[in-house]
Amino acid sequence: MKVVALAGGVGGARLAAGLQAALPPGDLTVVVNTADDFDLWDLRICPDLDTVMYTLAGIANPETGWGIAGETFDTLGMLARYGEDTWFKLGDRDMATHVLRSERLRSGMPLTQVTFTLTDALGIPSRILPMCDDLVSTVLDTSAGTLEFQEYFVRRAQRDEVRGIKLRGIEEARPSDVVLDAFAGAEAVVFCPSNPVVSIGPILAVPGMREAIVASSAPKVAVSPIIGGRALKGPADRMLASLGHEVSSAGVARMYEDVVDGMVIDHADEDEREEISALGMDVLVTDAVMRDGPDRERLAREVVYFTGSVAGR
Ligand code: FO1
Repeated sequence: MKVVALAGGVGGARLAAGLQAALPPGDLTVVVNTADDFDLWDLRICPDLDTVMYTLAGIANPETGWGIAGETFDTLGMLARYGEDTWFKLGDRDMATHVLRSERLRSGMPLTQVTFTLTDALGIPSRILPMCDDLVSTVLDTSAGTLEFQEYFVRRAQRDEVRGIKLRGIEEARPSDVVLDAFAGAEAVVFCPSNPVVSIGPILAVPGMREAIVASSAPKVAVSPIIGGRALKGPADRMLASLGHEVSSAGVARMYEDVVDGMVIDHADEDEREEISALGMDVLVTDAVMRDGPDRERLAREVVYFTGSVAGR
């Protein structure tokens, strides 16, 4: 069954890994947010693409969810000795990804193709597609002023209140043909439990993307990243609140109302079932927390099974 998942970083990558385990090899395509991408020491860093790539390759750091397991940081240590600011923790092995990606991008290869060369070498049986080949950057209006995404997320540890979001470059961006083809051929579309504003939001904001998803006849379901009024990981709960959204599964459902046919929510949010159904969506109430590998696969199987009972609109 051809499944296309939309994902941001760690939470999205975990469900994507579950989907990869649950589906026949080659049936999963993951469309990944690239608005967190930035340049450091002339290297292009694509944190969400790499988080999904390392997770699907089975080499991700299980503690952080990003970076590579058993990583060392000697290069960063030497850069620090040279007086560089090493706030963004690039590991020695991770560095190889950025070196090769940057070289291939400089040679004129599109990011989609570059990503394929990396995922192929890592033996990943799924397709990992950047949301577009154009440069799009999330810029946040915060209580500390205007911040680039990684400045807010890593350097300042998400401590500032987010008051607005801009996606620099989004007007000129377009989904690649391979992304459009993936949605056209999808039998199910799954919105992973990633941050709806800064992970899934940028993917949907690429001009033509929303239309391509809506035009797909596949059932579309979203797994709520909010459980019991809190985000399991990251600042999604505080961000939703400060941007005026309701911090609940129903609030997320409302944000996806025009693109999604079904919501997967945790038992903790069972009392929101009616409210979500009233939006015209089907609802699956289950254990939506992914504690380990078997949990990811269990949730993925439930999500795929659920798509079978959800009618595409
Ligand atoms: N996240 C952190 O919180 N601190 C880091 O130092 C850090 C380094 C890092 C290096 C490579 C990479 O691919 C991801 C990295 N991340 C780090 C994660 C990442 O910046 C965020 O999780 C995402 O951008 C949000 O989805």
